[in-house]
Amino acid sequence: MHVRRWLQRGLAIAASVPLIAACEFSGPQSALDPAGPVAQAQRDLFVWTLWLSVPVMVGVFGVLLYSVLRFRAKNAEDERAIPHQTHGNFKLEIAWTIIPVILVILVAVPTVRTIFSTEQRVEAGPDDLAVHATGYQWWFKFDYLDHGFTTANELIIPVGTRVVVSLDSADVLHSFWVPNLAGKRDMIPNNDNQVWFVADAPGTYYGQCAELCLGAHAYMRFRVIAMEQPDYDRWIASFQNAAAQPVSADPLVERGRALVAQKGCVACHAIDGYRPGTEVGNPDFPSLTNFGLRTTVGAAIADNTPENLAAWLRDPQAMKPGNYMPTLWRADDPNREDEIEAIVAYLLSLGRDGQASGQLTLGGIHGGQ
Ligand code: HEC
Ligand SMILES: [Cu+2]
Repeated sequence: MHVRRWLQRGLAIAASVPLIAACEFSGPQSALDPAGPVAQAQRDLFVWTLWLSVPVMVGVFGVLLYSVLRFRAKNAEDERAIPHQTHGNFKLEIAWTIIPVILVILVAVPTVRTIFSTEQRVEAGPDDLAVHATGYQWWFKFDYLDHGFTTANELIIPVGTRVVVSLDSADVLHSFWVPNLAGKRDMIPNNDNQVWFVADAPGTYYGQCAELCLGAHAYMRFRVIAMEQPDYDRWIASFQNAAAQPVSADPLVERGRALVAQKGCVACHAIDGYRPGTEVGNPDFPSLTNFGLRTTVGAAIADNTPENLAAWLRDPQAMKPGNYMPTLWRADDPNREDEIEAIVAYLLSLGRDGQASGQLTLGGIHGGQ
């Protein structure tokens, strides 16, 4: 063997080391970094299967390497010769039947046990949080079944409580996936799939639609935000009180409120307490109730800052190509920036002018920087 060829191979292997070392096992969307018992059980199963495959790999590659080196053709005569032929080696046949059967059993038993412990259907009891999640192209609707209100794209849950989510879709197939909390589960029209999980610590967990659903699929994200019980209770109360939204002392906010009707936003978006006694919105569009408490805009594709919210309203398609929100201002409309400024002030005031709801403490992003 030429020295140069060995050198080349050595270099190729050395070059791949930094690539392998760059693999991150933690991170905001890593199934290897569980934050609750369901994700933990799923990770444990994966790690067990991985370790089980190590002796198989070592054995197979060992035999391969041994054969390649031991039975190498050493001269021209070797190359022409036909190797010794064997057929029907009883011991070998038994060995390579039994070993895979044992391996399959070692994988199958824990797999079936994990499936039954993490995926069996449960009835949401009084101690659980029951939520109905509906996938839309390209956002998520969350109905809080026990509390009778609806929100979008951010699922707020109490730490340590089992969250039982019934899954549905309004159009095509979607998939509900929060890698740190539980495995993927399909959202299928007219099929009552279910997923349940528990978050062990307060924090923000990234979710993502995991079923290619056309158009803006890659931008169909959401967040699960786990709060300590007192914060969660305040959040719930602020939604229950949203219908009694006070008139703001800030004229900019009140101008925004008027514009939301004039520009036709309320034809699509529900806003609880928009005007006492007025029914607004359509359940098939994201609810903007208490939008000031949201951390994101556009199905979790951007932080909910005044700049991002204004950019969204100015040109939703620039921020999230293909989504179904129309552009409501012509680029040469002289009132565009003024009106957007007022609407942003109004939307960000929602939920914040209520009593305690201004000071919710959010945990950091799980696995984040
Ligand atoms: C024809 C229906 C329609 C109209 C009218 C409309 N929107 Fe939307 N809006 C949508 C849809 C659909 C989405 C979801 C887009 C996505 O994320 O895929 C959306 C998303 C939003 C979001 C982000 C919601 C979230 O949960 O992140 C905000 C904020 C918003 N719209 C505000 C407005 C305002 C303000 C107006 C009026 C100036 C308006 N919309 C008019 C359909 C509409
Ligand atoms: Cu989807």
